[in-house]
Amino acid sequence: MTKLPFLLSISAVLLCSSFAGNTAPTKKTTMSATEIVAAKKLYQDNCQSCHGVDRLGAMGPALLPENLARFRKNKAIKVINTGRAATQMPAFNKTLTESEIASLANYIYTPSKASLKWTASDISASKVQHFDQSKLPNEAQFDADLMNLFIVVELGDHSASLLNGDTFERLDRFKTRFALHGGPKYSPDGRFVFFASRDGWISKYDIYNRKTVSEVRAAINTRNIAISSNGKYLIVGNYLPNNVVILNTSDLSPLKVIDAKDSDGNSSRVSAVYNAPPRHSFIVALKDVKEVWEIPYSDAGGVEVYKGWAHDYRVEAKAEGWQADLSKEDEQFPVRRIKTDDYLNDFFFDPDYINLIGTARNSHNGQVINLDTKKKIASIGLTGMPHLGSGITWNYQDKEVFASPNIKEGKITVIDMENWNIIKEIKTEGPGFFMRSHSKSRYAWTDVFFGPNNDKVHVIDKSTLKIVKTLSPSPGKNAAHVEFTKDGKFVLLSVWDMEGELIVYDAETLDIVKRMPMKKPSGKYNVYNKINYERGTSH
Ligand code: DHE
Repeated sequence: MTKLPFLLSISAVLLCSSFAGNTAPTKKTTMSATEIVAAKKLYQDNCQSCHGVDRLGAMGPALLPENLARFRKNKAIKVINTGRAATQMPAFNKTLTESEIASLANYIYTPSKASLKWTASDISASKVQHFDQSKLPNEAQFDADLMNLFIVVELGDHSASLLNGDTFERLDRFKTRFALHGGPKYSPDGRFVFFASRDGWISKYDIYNRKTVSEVRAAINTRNIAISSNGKYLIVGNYLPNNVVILNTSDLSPLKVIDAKDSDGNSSRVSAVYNAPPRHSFIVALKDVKEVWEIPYSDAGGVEVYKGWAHDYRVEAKAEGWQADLSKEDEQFPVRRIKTDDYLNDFFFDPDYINLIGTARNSHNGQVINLDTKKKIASIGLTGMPHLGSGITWNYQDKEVFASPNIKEGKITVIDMENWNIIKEIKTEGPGFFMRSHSKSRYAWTDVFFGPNNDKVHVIDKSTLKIVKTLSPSPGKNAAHVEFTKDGKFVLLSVWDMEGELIVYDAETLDIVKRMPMKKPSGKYNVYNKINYERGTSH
């Protein structure tokens, strides 16, 4: 039997439109002890490497009845058979029999004996202090422009590299936790970078000293992290338990654990968390309930800290009766609930963070929600399943436009942010995942992540909305995810392969200036672009 990784991403809704595999779903809901033993062995052989010991999640999500509430068993059977687009979940219909697949599907809906609890005490107890921060120098121990550094995540051997963005030399290469996901987040001064792994570990790396200083396990299965604009708080969004955890960035101690439940008490996985700088708040995407959360943060201590807030939470809190004495430490991080018409789990924000564009992975509509009024102000027909988290904005013919790749169709959707109309769909050679630009570059770059052309990358002229060049830096190998240098003059691209590369392009001539071997490099993150929320990059 092949030991393909079983990355069953039930986190989003099933994407397979046709189904040609083993079709007979089992009606059985309970399994005998013998059947469980056999199914567990199947799970260990085929699924565990991605979905974790005891089905608690690792590279793939946890596979437990608690997390599968919105996912019907016959859909799970389809996914096991045919795999799942936009994830690394392969098809098993060639390697497993119909009854083995049915048995696996039954197994993942069987309650686990493992503990699914992970409390604030567990978080604190998990802490690993590698170095005493107070004993480390406060100046960088190497010579480089500290604003033009890059972190490059190498998924292939669970490492990351620190690169000099002027010389493209490696300043450090260090081990990370298993399967990092989402963007690492920099402290506002660019000294520290925080990583989240899918199995819940949060690591704090001191760039100046090139050391991982401390780590905690914030959850069993995590989605991503966001850092507050004052650099004090890190929020962790989790699938298991269903919660968000707010950590103190200085020592990674848990400040607050908030169960993700809607106002009726229904529990939800947390799809993602974001920082909204002008609002001084975190925004939380919830997967299983029709709510978006906003969690204002402040420095404890006096009303002065509220000056400049785009939205006066205190007035609303008083009117609506939600907790809001944000100056008191123990009342910090109240939840402001925004009810939505649909489940929204992938977000993009306008540059002022007043409007949120959200999509549910199973719907063909994007919704624009005004965060101040809590009202939906527009619907956008988005059929290709946009990957909004990778969207970027720029000025096109005197208007602000937003563009996003789509993970189901080969096109880039460009939207006018004044009236929320689609201005153009730019046809690409296949569905894409990531998109990038820089305010000083005339080009936007996007990958073809899925399908036979996944070795291609398109360069789009932002003033004409036309593809001006299609690159294929390493034919046959997936090329994906770019990031610009601080000045926008160079572009770093990943060849997403175990024998992969990081390729540096001149952003104007589109010529290759350097190739560096790397182990399945995925995302790369420039300090300056990230801490300044450069419009061409993800936030
Ligand atoms: Fe990601 C970012 C969700 C699968 C690599 N991905 C994000 C973000 C979200 C998200 C919400 C924004 C987080 C942030 O900025 O901190 N990703 C999802 C999914 O729902 C999806 C489709 C299914 C899943 O399994 O979770 C998914 N993502 C993948 C992959 O299969 C990728 C290609 C490989 C991997 O690492 O698992 C992948 N996602 C990434 C990367 C980023 C990311 C590299 C950061 C992009 C950036 O430039 O900021």
